[in-house]
Amino acid sequence: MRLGSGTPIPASVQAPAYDRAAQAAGIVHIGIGAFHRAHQAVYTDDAMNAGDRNWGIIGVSLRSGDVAAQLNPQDGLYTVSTRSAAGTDLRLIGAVQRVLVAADEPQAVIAAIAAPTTHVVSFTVTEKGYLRAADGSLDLAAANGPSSLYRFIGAGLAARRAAQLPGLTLLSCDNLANNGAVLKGLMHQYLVAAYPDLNDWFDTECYCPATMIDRIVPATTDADRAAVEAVLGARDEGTVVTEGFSQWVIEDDFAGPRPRWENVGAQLVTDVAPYETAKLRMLNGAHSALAYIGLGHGHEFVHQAIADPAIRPIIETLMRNEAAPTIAAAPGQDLSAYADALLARFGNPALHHRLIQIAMDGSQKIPQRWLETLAWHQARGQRCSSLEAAITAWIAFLRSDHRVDDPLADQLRASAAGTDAMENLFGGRGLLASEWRPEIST
Ligand code: CS2
Repeated sequence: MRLGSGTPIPASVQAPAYDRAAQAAGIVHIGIGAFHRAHQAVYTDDAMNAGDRNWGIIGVSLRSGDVAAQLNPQDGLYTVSTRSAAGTDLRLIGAVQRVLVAADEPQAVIAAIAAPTTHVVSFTVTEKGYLRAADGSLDLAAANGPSSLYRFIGAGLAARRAAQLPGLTLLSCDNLANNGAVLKGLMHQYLVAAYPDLNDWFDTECYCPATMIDRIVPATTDADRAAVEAVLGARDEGTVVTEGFSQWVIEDDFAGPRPRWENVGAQLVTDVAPYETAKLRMLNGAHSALAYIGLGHGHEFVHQAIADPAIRPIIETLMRNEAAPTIAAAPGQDLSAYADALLARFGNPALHHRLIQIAMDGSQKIPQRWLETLAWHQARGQRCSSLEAAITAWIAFLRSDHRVDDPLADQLRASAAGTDAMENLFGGRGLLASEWRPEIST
């Protein structure tokens, strides 16, 4: 039996306490992968359980029909397994109403963005989904192409304005530095080219708050689905697995109504930057280092790599001595305690988080995770032994037999091949040119 609205849910599984069928969709979410389902959708489900109304989510996949095939036959329902050494907690989430595949039904996506009930359009499209050229500006050819979020937002906003509806909050939930401002700037560039008349309206009517999003969500496996079926008594093709920890820091700068996410654990703040910088440089920076160094040592999972005595000190140094000093902490933000918590989270043995999943898209991740920290220290005449070890491990990964899953895979492999790898990758005209100048060779 497949999970659906009529499925009897065991008493041990928490289920939505609100009338799902009575909720309007207030949110359109672009890029409905496992992360969104284990993070924002859970906060939104919590908010509706606590009494908020009409924050149903319409999920959008830009290209792939996989998530639509998982969730639509289940009336949008799916379970979240929270796993720790102490056991697993299973919960049913009702916030997602349906999933649209933009490539197949573009008009339905535009209509959802333009609907009067929609107030927030949020995004988890990964770093590469923002379609930035090497200099950070919008790659206009890609933005006019098939997997562009901009086309749908542009058309949806134009329809809202034509209908004299208010603007929207565009909420980037990806691991980019300054994600809100970056999205706003890129959207601007798109509108200048595609809808020049819309720019002033966009500026006054639409807001792009910054966010820091954090929850570790490994890709779901067949074994995970089988384990859920055993408890639920129904087949859930859309199930996701995650850790107990979850954090969401959001700049409180919305265009209109929003769920009261702050009542269910989110932090609404005036400045996200200290949290975002700490997360990118400490958590994600350590993650990427664990991925390349760990794979080089033959490990498969994060919890194995962090337990390796040859690796753990490198990661501790990276977080505590290299990343943390570069961060101007917010009042009450304790970076040493943050590092402790991250080490415990990485060590979670119940979460089988594959290093190869984190190794993906290195070219898109490394600048904000490693290079800003390296440049900060270089400007003070200091070296970073752990980040340099991480860079060396990345180059070894690019030269190895591992499949390189990265939009720049071919150029990366070619750049890493010769003796000039450092210069080709990180030099002034390198693929990942930044303010950091490599002082090491490979
Ligand atoms: C990871 C992140 O895959 C990766 O690159 O570093 O997905 C990480 O698990 C999340 O950002 C945690 O919030």
